[in-house]
Amino acid sequence: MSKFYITTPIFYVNAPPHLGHAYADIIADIIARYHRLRGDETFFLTGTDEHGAKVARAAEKAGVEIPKFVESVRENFRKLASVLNISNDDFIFTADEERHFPGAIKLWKKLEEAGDIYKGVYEGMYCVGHEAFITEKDLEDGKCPDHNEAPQIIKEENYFFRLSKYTEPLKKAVEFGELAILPKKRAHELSSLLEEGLRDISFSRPSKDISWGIPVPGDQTQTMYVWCDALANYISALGYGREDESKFQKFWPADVHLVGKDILRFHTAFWPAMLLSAGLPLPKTILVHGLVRVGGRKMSKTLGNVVDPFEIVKNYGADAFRYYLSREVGLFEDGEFTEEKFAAAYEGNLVKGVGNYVRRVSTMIESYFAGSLGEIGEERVAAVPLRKGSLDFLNIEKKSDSEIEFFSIPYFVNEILWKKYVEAFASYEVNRAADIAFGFLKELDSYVDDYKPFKLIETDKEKAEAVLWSLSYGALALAKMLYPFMPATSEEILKIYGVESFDQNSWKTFKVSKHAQLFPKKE
Ligand code: ME8
Repeated sequence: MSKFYITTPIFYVNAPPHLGHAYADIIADIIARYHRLRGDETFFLTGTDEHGAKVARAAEKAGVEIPKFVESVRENFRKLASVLNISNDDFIFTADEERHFPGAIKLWKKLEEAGDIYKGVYEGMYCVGHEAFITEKDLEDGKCPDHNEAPQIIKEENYFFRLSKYTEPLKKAVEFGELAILPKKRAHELSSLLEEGLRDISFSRPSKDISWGIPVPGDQTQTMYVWCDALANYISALGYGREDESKFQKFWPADVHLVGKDILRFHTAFWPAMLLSAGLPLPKTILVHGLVRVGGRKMSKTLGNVVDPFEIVKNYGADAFRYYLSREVGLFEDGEFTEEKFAAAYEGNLVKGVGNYVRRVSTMIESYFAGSLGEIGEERVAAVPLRKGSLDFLNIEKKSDSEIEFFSIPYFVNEILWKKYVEAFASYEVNRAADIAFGFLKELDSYVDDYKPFKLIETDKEKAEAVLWSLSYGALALAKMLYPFMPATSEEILKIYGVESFDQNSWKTFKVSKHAQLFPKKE
């Protein structure tokens, strides 16, 4: 059994969660659930980023004391995880003095010991929306185009982190594969940054201006700058800096930090440099996802196109939403969400796809075999193989027509399909893994059309039984592959076919039960 540690970004609590936060939660959950399915000891972390000017300003605007304000938004993020059926093992929030502060402080001290923190004067522009210093070239008409707001002009004393020292070490880490950045084009973005050479970065702000944060160890007049505080969450949650660091020893380094492309620089340059400075191992993979747009535009309050995930789940259920975001939205590109596309995918692939298939097969078993299929032996299963088209959707090169092999469904599932599915997850191609499951569903539908068990039952009951047995096995294989994506639906399918586990070896007899439509049709 190997260990697997995956994280989402921690989300700012300046505003309620939106579709984008749901997206990151869902993708990370899919990967975590896949690893649990494989038997890996998995630790999945999410949480909230609660310090800094942006959050303080939002609280002030709402007329609520900061701690109260952040607590209520934090609860909203927890609720989001719960309604989306996210299986996180922990939830860290940066205002947590007991669990988060010690790790952030220990990390700061390590960087200081390495001689990488020094005091200097910062002169420049600060965008509160980004919680980052920006430059002239980031502006349009004097404003930050992402936040439609002029930056603050700042001249102040800060502590700096000697990021420049890590340009070469980072190049090496990427070159020697110690730090993988996926997809490749995002690795190229880091390479360009490294080619330009990294510059030292501000690591604190004066407490008189920003007091909502962690005080710099040994200097109460300065507050840790949000990113140094926030990035530390990935280790503070594991107990780094607290009395019991055993979880940290066990799970660090992270196997995957899932992040949006908006925070690439912080995770591929700042964070690894901080870890190198502290003498800690680097995360294995930074998995960078694209952003989801709505109606062709970036979601924004001003445009009024912010999608509320709670509404969608209320109308369609969590699994449908999880399905759409993980299959129909490309992980590595910017994606698009529209209610129309979502409704069409729901109808086409869930109502008419998964739901119909499961119902159709179980109904036949009920009417022809009183709901029960016994063990039928390999020979009879092999006598009703999949039709020859079954490799097409896997992009496997087919043999010449005369050599085409015909596979029984169990053989196909175990020797071909599952391996392809595992391969897709090994490179974090979540969409491809979902495509494989849905490609298989299509094959199963064609298999019904090929053998027509509803007719066969009149002429050859034995063969009809073997066909329905194979179709049941197929339904369970589908359920297993869908588990990371649609866990509730998947578990429901197991129940419907009367088996208790995802272990193929236990799928020998089936006893189907009546059930409501998995995905009810929408008006
Ligand atoms: O940046 N589409 O927090 P944040 C897809 N606190 N994903 C989206 C998205 C969209 N339109 N919008 C946001 C922060 N996300 C910092 C992170 S980490 C140590 C600190 C997701 O609330 C995406 O994963 O702005 C993005 O990187 C993250 O939310 C940013 O959330």
